[in-house]
Amino acid sequence: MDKRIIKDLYYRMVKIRKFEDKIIQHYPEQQMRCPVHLYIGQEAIATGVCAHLKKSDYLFSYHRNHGHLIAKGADIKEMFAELYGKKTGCSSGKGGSTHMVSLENSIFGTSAIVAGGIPIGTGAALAVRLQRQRQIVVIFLGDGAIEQGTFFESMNFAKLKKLPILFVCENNFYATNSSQKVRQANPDIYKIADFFSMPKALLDGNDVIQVYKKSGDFIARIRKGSGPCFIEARTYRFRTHVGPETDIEKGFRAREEVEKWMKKCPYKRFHRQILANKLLKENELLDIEHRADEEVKEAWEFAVKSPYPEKEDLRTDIY
Ligand SMILES: Cc1ncc(C[n+]2csc(CCOP(=O)(O)OP(=O)(O)O)c2C)c(N)n1
Repeated sequence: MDKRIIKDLYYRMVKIRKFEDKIIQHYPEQQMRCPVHLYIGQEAIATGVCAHLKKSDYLFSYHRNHGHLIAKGADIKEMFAELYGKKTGCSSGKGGSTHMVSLENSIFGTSAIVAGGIPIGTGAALAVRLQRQRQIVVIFLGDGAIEQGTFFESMNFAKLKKLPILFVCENNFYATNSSQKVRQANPDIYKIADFFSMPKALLDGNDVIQVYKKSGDFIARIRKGSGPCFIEARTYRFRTHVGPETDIEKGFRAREEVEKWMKKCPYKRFHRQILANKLLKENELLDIEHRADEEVKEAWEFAVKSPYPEKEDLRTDIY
């Protein structure tokens, strides 16, 4: 694989991880007053998929959205400021973590309503088709989101109208604290795509190269007009459903299970893979890590120093 691509993937992944590590570090100070759903452990998925996207391609996400925005190139200063409820935030400090916008990256705003982004993304794809535009749409969703009727309606409509959508289900095996085992009769989410005769793939969501390659194939097909495709990428979140803690301390998941998955950490795994296959040198990786560190530090400082919205701002941004 091209060295530039490896560097780019590593950079996106490290930036997501460091951004959220910074949240973990400062969240207990009680200055970020919005809930945070951390993406740590799932970075390979957003990274692998978004590396194929143009700024003009539309992206729809959900409450665990930081990784998707960062991987697509959103401004992390504005994202951090949003977490702090500041006027300079990407949603003017009024949306918080779950409602982030990046218009220049064609992200119109993420939704905390489980499955909420799916029909909106499908509508955006219909608009693209009706206006004879060329963008594609990527819709990220959790394994909990497939339990909503709108998921099936959107899959059906997307296939019926041959819409340019890549559905990416990030199966982290939990919805809040409920395991997939107690919620879904058939654990193979990707097989749902068969009912709609949609091309599908089951991926190791902790393997960034696998995600990059397969999503690249699907995105190329979608760009040529072949209609929607579906990915189930299996992964695991390291932190608790909402907040910076882990489920071990909260008692929601077994220590052995969490530790088993932490050994498959997508970031450490990619680091090992790069060095073992001599794809990049250790100092090249360090340079990327330092760059991400600096950017995250600057973003955090910007957020802390930024002003809060004024009283007069109360009635703006109302829809
Ligand atoms: C319509 C709706 N129902 C319930 C909730 C409460 N809720 C928030 S996140 C969540 C679980 C979502 O799980 P999943 O889609 O698998 O995403 P994950 O949190 O695992 O990344 C629930 C039930 C909600 N926000 N919206």
